[in-house]
Amino acid sequence: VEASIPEPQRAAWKKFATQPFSNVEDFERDVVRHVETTLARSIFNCDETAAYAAASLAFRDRLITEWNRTQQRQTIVDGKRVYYLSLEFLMGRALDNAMLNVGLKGVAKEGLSDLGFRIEDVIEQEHDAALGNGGLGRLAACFLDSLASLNYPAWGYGLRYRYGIFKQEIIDGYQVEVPDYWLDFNPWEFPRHDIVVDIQFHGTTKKYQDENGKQVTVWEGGEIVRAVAYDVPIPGFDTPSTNNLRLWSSKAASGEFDFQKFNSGDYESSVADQQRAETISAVLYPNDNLDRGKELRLKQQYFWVAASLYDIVRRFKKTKRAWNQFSDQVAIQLNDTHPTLAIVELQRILVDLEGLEWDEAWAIVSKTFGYTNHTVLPEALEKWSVPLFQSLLPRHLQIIYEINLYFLQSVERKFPNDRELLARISVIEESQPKMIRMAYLAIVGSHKVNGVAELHSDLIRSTIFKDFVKIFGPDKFTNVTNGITPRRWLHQANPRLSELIASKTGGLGYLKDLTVLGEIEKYADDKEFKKEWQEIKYANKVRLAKHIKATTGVTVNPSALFDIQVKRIHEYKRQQMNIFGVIHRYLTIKSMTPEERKAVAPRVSVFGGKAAPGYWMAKTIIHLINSVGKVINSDPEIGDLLKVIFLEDYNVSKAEIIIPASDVSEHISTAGTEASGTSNMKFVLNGGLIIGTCDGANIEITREIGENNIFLFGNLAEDVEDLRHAHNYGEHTLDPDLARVFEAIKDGMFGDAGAFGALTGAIEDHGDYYLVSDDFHSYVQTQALVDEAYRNQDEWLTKCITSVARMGFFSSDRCINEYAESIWNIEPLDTST
Ligand code: GPV
Repeated sequence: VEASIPEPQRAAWKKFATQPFSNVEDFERDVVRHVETTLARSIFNCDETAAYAAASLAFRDRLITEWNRTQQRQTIVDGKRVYYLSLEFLMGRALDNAMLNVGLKGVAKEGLSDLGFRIEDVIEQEHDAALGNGGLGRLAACFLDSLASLNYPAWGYGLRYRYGIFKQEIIDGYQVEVPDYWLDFNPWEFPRHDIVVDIQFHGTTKKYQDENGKQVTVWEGGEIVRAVAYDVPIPGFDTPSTNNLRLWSSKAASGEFDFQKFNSGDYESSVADQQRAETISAVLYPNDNLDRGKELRLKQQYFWVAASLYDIVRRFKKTKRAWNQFSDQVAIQLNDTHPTLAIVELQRILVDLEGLEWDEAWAIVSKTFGYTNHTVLPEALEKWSVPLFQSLLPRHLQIIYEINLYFLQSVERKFPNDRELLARISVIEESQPKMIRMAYLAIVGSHKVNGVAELHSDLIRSTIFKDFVKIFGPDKFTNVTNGITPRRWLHQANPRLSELIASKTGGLGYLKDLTVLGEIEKYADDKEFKKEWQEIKYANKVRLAKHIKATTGVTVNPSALFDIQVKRIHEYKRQQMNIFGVIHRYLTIKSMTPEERKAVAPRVSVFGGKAAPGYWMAKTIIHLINSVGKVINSDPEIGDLLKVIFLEDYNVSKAEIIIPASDVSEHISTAGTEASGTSNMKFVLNGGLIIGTCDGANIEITREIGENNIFLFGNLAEDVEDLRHAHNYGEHTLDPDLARVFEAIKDGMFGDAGAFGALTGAIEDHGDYYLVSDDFHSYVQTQALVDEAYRNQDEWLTKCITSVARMGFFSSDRCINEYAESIWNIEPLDTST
């Protein structure tokens, strides 16, 4: 029930409506008020944490006023909204971003300084919101920034994990996971204790005839868990639009605990019920590109999807429209298959609760959803066991069977007598136990399916979803190449470069139309411009060198070439190939005369990234990198010629320091395995070059910036299958340089040789699935080309500037506009009213 203030009293409200600050004096007043009242502190007790909290609350007040106006605008226009369902939103810090997006960082800087604080130190106090694993979660965060910046009526829906991705510590060279309890103080969320949805699990289904003789199914009994909404305002850049990210938190449906149980003396079990309920939103699963099929994960998925759909349907019902207009008002995008149950849940709502006929309901459902695929790796494609579904979501299992039945019947009509086709495409895999193939369900229930880079979209059409292209036709399958927000990944992370670009392109407008970057290409040979560019890169490297010194104790020379690979640790991303390359470099330098060493180009190899706690091979890679670093960094013969750094706990706020400091970054996945990659875009946008394979978005980056400006190497996706076949059935001889590296490892040059046996064994004895040996020679040669090119700083700078100038395509604004036009069919809101 919603209550509004009667007309005669509204004048009083308007008179006292919150006036958000926009000058230094008002900002200071807000900060002091928050310190003194909200935080109950004083000038005698105000540290940087308190200053951070108060500054954030002052900005939050501003955001929430605009948030309210944005919601009102959406309601008045009463048009189509888009809902982005994602189990991950890797937001990072909010304060710096909010200050820049509303254009008041200058005001805040001056205000904080008047009050005795340096803005940089205040920003540093914030704990990252790390509700994601890697690329998939960060993409969702970039999308939210673009949706708000472009004034789209859009909502994000996710889970409010109490623990985000774990904090990584490196102890004796090994990864140790520490829980990330981040909600201690979070000024960016608004608990909505009045927005709750009760979610059902388990129970049984019953079919009966209603008074009109119609078959009805009811789902009864089982357990109820309550979803509570927490709203996070998402400010757009240079626009009043402030969108909403709604995160659901779980708690026991009966409030604190079950009073009946309590009164009957069953205190312990009532507390246990409460804890079981809270467990649902307790922790983010720390797996990237891997499906583990855990029951609690399925519970998370249904809990989040059911609460979100209830909210979306409730909003639609308020418009009093007919159901057949649902997909004119609502577009729902599925970020990977994690929210696929939304398809089943909407069908259930329409048929079981709203009484629509099956076909009528299905027509609505299949017009509403779009599905984005983010991987072709078989171990990442979600499958759920039928017995698990039977117990947890019995009614949904029936609906899935029915969806599948109608689907298979339609295919049978179109392609008669092809039993093998039916077995291949069935949503139910006939294994022991039977499994539900979530990607197939997502395809059947969506009107569009997209991949995230051209090669990737081609691959899903020609491999894993080939049969579905034949069945639904090619138009259902499309490509939307990923993008990144230039606000965070250039303006915020690299303020000096942003300023330089702004000074040559007529201000910050380029951040809203990234193709304007093209205008700086005319300075690619400009002496003065190049000098400034070089100085900025050097300063960013000094900043990273300080961070390296502070966190690892190792001194690195900022004049050396900084070669960086930061991303989740995964065999397909091939950090092992990088570290083998480093060992090869070390062995080469060691075998040189002092005279020869004078010609060696100094290099700093930087690694960073988390391994999934159960991914033993990835943890072994981290251990090897640290062991190699320990030997090389303390070898007096080597000095500045080579340093190997593993940066602990790579996350969004560290990325903002690391990415602007690269000369070269590595994106070296086995061709055909990295769907897109997005850090490749971030590095180039910050004036670094790439060494990479012909994979994911590297290919489109090459098309845009030109092949002279990127260091490509290795086998092509089209050859991978044959090479793997040859490994298994023919000769597999180890690359000779790699063999020499393996000998050094086995000799114990980097400590206990046994510790790394699995890494070398995977290549020598177990088929080298990721083609490390096949690509090694090409990799080492291309690294030599990098050294050579870096020697000519003048040409190098031209490459960097030209590349940045040509990166306009990779803004997430372009990407979101493509989704809006070709998948969602939505228009931006007019914000002038
Ligand atoms: I599936 N991605 C991810 O980060 N986690 C996952 O579980 C899955 C995919 C990534 C892909 O690996 C990247 O190539 C891609 O750029 C990113 O999703 C965003 O599309």
